[in-house]
Amino acid sequence: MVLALGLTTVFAATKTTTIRVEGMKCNQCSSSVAKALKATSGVQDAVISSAKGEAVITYDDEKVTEAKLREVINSTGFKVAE
Ligand SMILES: [Cu+2]
Repeated sequence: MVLALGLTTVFAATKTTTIRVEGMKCNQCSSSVAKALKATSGVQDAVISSAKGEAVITYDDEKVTEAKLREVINSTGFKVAE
């Protein structure tokens, strides 16, 4: 979170954030999280690693918030690590 804010640029609405996700065990887990995120308005890309337990999400912060991204991940049945 702190790191993601540090990477914010002043000229672009596009942001990239890394969110830790608990409970993903295999590629099907990560692809279901990726699918849910990519179906969310404002999300441009989502790269999920079940091995690392991480979601790296590129999004337009005028269309979607990081809080909303966390909600979407939680709605897939996996849990965002706080
Ligand atoms: Cu799985």
